[in-house]
Amino acid sequence: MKPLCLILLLVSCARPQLELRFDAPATSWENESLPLGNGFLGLGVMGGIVEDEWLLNEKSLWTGGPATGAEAYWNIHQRAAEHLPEIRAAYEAGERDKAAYLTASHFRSEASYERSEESPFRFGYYTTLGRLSVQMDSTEVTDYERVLSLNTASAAVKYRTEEGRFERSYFVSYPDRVAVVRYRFPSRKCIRFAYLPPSSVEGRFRPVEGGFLYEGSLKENGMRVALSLAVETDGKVSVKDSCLWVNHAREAVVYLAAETDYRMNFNPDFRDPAAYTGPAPEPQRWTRSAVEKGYKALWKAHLADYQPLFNGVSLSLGEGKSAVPTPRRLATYRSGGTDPALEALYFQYGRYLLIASSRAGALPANLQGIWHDRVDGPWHVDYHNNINVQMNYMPAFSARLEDCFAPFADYVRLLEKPGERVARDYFGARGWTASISSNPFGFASPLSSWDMSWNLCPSAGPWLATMLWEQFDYLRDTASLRTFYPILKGAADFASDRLYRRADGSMTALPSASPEHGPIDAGATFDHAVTREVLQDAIAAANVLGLDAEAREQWQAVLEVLPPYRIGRYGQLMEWSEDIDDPNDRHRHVNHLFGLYPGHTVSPLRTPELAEAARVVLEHRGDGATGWSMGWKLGLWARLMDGDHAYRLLRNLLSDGTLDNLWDNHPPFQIDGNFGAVAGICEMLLQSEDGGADGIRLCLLPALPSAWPEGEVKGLRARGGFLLDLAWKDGRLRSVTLRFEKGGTCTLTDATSGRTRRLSLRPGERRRICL
Ligand code: FUC
Repeated sequence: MKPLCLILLLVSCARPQLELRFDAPATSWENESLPLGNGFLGLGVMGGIVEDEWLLNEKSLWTGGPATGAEAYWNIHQRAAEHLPEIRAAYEAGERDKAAYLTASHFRSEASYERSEESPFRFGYYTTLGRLSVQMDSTEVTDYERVLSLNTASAAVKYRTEEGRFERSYFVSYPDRVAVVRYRFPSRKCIRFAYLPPSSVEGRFRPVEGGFLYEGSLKENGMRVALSLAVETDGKVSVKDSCLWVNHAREAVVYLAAETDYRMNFNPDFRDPAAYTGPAPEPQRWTRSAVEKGYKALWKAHLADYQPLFNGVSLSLGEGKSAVPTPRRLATYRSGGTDPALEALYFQYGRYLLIASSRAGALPANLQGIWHDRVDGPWHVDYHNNINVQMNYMPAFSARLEDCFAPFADYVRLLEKPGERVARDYFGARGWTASISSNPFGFASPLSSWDMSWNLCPSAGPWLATMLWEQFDYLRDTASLRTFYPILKGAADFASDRLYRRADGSMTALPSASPEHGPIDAGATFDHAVTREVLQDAIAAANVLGLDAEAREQWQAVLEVLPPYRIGRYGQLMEWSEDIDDPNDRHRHVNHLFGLYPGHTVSPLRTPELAEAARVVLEHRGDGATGWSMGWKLGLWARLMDGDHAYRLLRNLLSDGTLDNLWDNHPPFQIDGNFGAVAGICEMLLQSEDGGADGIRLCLLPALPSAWPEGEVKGLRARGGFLLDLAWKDGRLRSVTLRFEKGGTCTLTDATSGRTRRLSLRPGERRRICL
């Protein structure tokens, strides 16, 4: 073996093999499929023996939108702003029912979330791209294994028959925009590939050299879609009756690509008229160039793209039985077994899923990331703005996946323009906001429902905007701050303008609601919490850029009269303006704790009484819930620096909110909990905040549970841009390495010993520190 190969082999052996394993083909897509993706194209590996099914998705394949025949897509609003004085007067007069009724009457839109005969279904749904059915000879098999490797973002299926070994490998390349699947047989075989489009699409097949092309469109809104399949083989290829046959082959490599004519921000239609006008649609060009490049070069390019992202963070928490099939490991874990390596695998799987479902140029990860097996699905598999889409991106910076954040930033940009109409028509406000649910066509309006407990969500836009500030806070990229500052400013203007100024000069969010919970209120805590954070963020951003002195003063003035957090009769952080919280209420949303996490205005060190009141809320709400809710509570307990309680939530999430393929289970499958858990685990290991003159305050191992006495994490990102490697033993921090290409000043606190140290790092410096 050449020395270089030996070194590479040793390096790869040093990395733990992170794998999901099954010893049988998947019988349920939701519970057992293995997901692959490049942000645009999703592939669910089922791994059947006689029929190998590929479940296919193209992230922009959405019904609804402007092309549904709905004139003036955004002009569906009521003129709620005209009724605000009446609603506010009713509240102030104590006529709550009247005020709630008026709010429900005027704060809806004409847009239905559900399909109906009468009106065009503007909102739409994310629809599957169907499946590729690969038929092979039936035979008795042994030694079956189906594995997803997180190290290489690829899947493999292997088994034996009397004839010998059968092998398949699957990956979806971002740089080359193709799914690549290789079949290897011990003797010459015949395979049939049939593409089965979903019932939402109509189209036709065309045989092309070495494969076929399917061109179709969505019946509902005419969105065009093309799928190209090409094969390279030592056998004989023929295309007959919309199927591709490969005969007499020892090996077949199949390339599949798909695209729609959807383009984000291509206002007003979100379509690219130039798509499909060239000699061949884009997917056909991608599969052609894949054939030219060949399997090996595609694989190399795929690894060169994926591994630098994935390898940015490593986590080791202890040994585990990685050779045991994942469902069995999970079953042992569910019945109380310990498996720290499974916890680390779950963390890395969340990072893997974000890379697979969110890459620059594509739409952001939706409620199911990218994977979806039906024509329509739960909540239309949309973008929910009251926790879910935000949770998808909570780990983007701390888990060092900033490259995956671009689709989210594009999405927020997309909402800005329609969101200005929402701000103006509903609140008579400057700036922009969104509402509870969005789609890829910039839907920012409330829906037609009368149920305001979920339909009224004015803080959706400001919350989304706070995440743009997070990007700067973590990466310190002033040029990019300058580009998104106007969006942040618009969100801060909206958050100020939508407040009601009472006669005593105080301001309150009236009407407001706590997401999906409780009555219409005159000052729900969640709305004030988000307002506080977005104003602080906008002020900080304007300071960094040296802009808008007047706006800064206005925002500051609002901050000074915003109602403070209040502590209720049970010692709880109050959710509403009145002390009506129920200690037996187990509702999944805990948005009134926004200031503790993901926000920063509540903290055990800076505001201990409020942190204690937040703890009471978490105790009341309990440690169970839907998947994402457990992911959120895990992060909240971490912010309270209670490692054992955070760990309890992680255990509950893995035991009660996780499917056999480690997808988060709401139920049904909903990907946010996977991402919430990654973000929460980062919070257990490292927390950071801007400490003004102290520089960035870094708190190391702030919520280390006793279940992880020993471990190591490398590459976590802190605010201020710092990257940290931490190692601990016997529950004590042992070593810290700190780096940041831009340098900076920070104060480090080792939470396991209480020791603190302040230091400055020169640009590019890497420092190993003893505290
Ligand atoms: C929010 C949650 C639900 C679900 C939905 C997609 O409305 O309250 O639990 O996750 O989003």
